[in-house]
Amino acid sequence: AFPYTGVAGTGNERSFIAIKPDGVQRGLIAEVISRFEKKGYKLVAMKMIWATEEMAANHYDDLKGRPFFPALVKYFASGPIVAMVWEGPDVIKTGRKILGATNPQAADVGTLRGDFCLTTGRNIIHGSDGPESAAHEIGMWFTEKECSAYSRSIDSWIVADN
Ligand code: IDP
Ligand code: MG
Repeated sequence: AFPYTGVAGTGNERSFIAIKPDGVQRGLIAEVISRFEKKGYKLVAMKMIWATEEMAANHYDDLKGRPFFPALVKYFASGPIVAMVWEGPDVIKTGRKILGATNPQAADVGTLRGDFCLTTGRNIIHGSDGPESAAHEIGMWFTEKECSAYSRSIDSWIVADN
């Protein structure tokens, strides 16, 4: 058994992905899930949760000193989010590519932010930016029991052994 926060650099790499309150309000839950599913990644945990401002501040710990931090905390706690853990090869870095650049005006068309939003302060989705933040975020939002380690019969059609 590997740590439930995942093992970066392996087929069991895991990333924390969250649809922010604006993404939920705008009806983009299925769209986000669909993009990760169709890519081939495996959903190993998911829940809707309305974060408190304290949880939001803890989640964005590394941005505490930034001028936009108070607004960010309010935004993230402004309604329910859909919190998820996705697993698969290079899911942390590739997941960030699926999201697109932080500023939607710089995000490529074809990415979630490039296709569905307009400003940094309402950019619909969060994704872990590295192995350490993935471990911290998965550990913060999910218990080990909430993360299902399972195989799919289709896995060998998605990832080759060689
Ligand atoms: P990321 O979400 O792409 O990882 P971070 O730099 O980690 O981007 O910032 C976290 C979140 O904080 C962003 O997704 C965005 O919602 C918000 N944010 C970042 N920079 C700004 C800013 O300059 N103005 C307003 N909000 C910002
Ligand atoms: Mg970030």
